[in-house]
Amino acid sequence: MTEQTHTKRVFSGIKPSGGLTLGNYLGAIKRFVDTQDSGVETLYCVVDLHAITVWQDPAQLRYATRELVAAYVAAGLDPAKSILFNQSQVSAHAELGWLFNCVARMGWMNRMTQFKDKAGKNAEKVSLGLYAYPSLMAADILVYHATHVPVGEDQKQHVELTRDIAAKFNNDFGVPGFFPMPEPVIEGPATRVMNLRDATKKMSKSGESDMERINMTDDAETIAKKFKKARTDPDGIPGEVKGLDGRPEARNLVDIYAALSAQSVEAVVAEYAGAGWGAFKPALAELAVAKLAPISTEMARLMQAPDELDRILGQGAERAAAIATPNLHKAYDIVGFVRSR
Ligand code: AQP
Repeated sequence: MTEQTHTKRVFSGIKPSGGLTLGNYLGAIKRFVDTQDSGVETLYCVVDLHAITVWQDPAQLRYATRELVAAYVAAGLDPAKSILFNQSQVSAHAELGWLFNCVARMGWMNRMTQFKDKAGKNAEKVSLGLYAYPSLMAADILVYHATHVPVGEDQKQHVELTRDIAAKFNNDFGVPGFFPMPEPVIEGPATRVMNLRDATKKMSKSGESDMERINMTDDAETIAKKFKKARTDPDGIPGEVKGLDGRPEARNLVDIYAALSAQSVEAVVAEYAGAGWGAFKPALAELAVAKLAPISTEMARLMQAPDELDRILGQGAERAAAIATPNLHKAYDIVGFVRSR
């Protein structure tokens, strides 16, 4: 079989597993919006099948799914331009995911650091789905033959595994280039927004304390309080970027400022050189409120019309399935499944 070429197509997703954080906004949503007008087809998914790899209350899952599509739209994604949908409405994801469970090797999965972090000492008790998560993520990307995947730093290993799965499938079945080798797109100063109380950990929706994260829906007072209480060191903003080396808490706050203000870290350090946290933290809070408040206000408005949000997801799912289903069927034919036509 001759090698296939693939036109550029962007896919990414977020789990509806709770309130969205500033990490999700800067590491994912804001960057999705930035790519929307690049002239390339973009698909942004609410990955509900991934959310249930850990327990989700059904009513809360429905709420978080609608809240996430509301966040996409409120942040600037246009459902007429980007395909916005939830994963469970396009069954090809789960179907290709099963094929990939039979392609991926146990040894590969055992190396996934996110599974180790999430399972912790509890590896015997977590769901099989949590273990197989990266194989389903490979299917999410490859069912669209997507070539570019904007993600935060924490997802890089999963996109690399996706490449391994694509390569093994193409090689095992003698179909060079059938699946593309997708590229993780990890750019900007906030690809890893850290926990405000412990900057060795990333900011997560499901972290234990609400004080460790900024939620996209936090009000101005809460945002100011959380930044004020964020752990820092006694030194303020250094005169040069290298003065942030070995200071993860300081680096995190400066990175957040840079990402929110669309400036380089160098520019932020130059502007605040010598300032103490007492001056920097209120400026950071003000900036975060200026960026997040219009989005959260619009999210609240959109959440008043759940039928409209469901309609966006349904129409997106139809458009997504129109790409995914033929690709799945080709994969089924390659594998040797008999399909009645
Ligand atoms: N702290 C972060 N900094 C930068 N990017 C981040 N992302 C998540 N946290 C940060 C990026 O957001 C996208 C969607 O992530 P997800 O919700 O699907 O999964 P996650 O990475 O497991 O996010 P959370 O917040 O940690 O969720 P929970 O706590 O439910 O597991 C991805 O592109 C991710 O890189």
